[in-house]
Amino acid sequence: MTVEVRHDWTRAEVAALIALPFPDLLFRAQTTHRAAFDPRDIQLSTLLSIKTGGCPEDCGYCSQSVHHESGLKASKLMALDAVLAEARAAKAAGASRFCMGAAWRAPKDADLDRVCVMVEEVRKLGLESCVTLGMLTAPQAGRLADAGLDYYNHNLDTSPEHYGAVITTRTYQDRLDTLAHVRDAGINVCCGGIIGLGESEEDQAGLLATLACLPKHPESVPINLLMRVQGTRLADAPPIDAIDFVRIIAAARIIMPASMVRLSAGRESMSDEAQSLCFLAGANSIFCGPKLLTTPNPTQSHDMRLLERLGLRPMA
Ligand code: SAM
Ligand code: DTB
Ligand code: SF4
Repeated sequence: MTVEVRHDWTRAEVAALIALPFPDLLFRAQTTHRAAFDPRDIQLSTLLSIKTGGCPEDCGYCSQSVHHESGLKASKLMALDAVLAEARAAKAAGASRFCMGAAWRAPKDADLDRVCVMVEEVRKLGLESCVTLGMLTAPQAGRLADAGLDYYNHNLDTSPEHYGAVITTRTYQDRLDTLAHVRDAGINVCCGGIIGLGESEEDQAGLLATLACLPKHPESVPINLLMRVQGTRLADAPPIDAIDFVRIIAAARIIMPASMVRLSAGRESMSDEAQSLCFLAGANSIFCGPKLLTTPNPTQSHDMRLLERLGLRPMA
């Protein structure tokens, strides 16, 4: 079966998918998933915060914003050797992808030079590279492309309508502009969002429809469940029902059939059974290791046991 890649998904169509009877939704998601991927393959990614905290942006969910008192200690950009030691350890632990995140609004050119060297060296280890550094100009995206960067992560986070309730220091259009620079530079786009920011079901459909209506689907779509961090503005956001979260993963899989759908932040608070449903719904990547950027994640031994129990295997 070949899957049709559509860029004209309406919000109503996406909302209708999310609301399908669960067996129908999962059947469609699995059929779509199997057309482009081996459903046993799960890509293991490792995250490293190469520059932590002290960020001037006011993203309501984030432990690293100076607008929040999360108790996080800010640090400077890590040295190359320390980053490479982490990348080697990630590779030895079975990861095939290494993602470096920096708590910047946008990188300064001197910092970008240093990140470009990190990208070159991480790739020499045989790892797929991804960075998330905030907003980029077109020339900056070009420099990352020249360094061989595989993916740039920049999330839309939520629907255009709910966005202003979450972030005020950069606009939705700023994000779309950065995504266009990344796309034009020839770097794969990693773009998704967060569920649990106090958004409505319509906003959830709106986020997915916006992603699927980008000129080209992001090759990688991280779906994060909000990590509720004490001291942040969204620390008390209402919790999300696990089945509702699975529905969003399934809809993402159906409307972006050839993309990697990454079950990203939030697994720490999910049962093994809920995560298993996410895999059945078409998620085919997780972050491995006990820490995401600043918040906890299940241990690798727990994850490996889960994959084994399900007959799944790390993607080479
Ligand atoms: N500072 C850069 C930026 O925001 O563009 C890059 C790093 S930022 C931490 C990367 C992404 O992590 C954010 O866009 C957001 O989607 C996600 N994220 C941050 N804090 C989160 C949280 N508490 N729960 C879930 N996802 C989160
Ligand atoms: C993404 O969408 N999720 C990852 C990655 N891209 C950089 C980050 C999750 C961060 C979770 C909160 C934290 O650990 O600070
Ligand atoms: Fe800064 Fe990124 Fe956190 Fe927003 S999500 S406050 S831009 S580190």
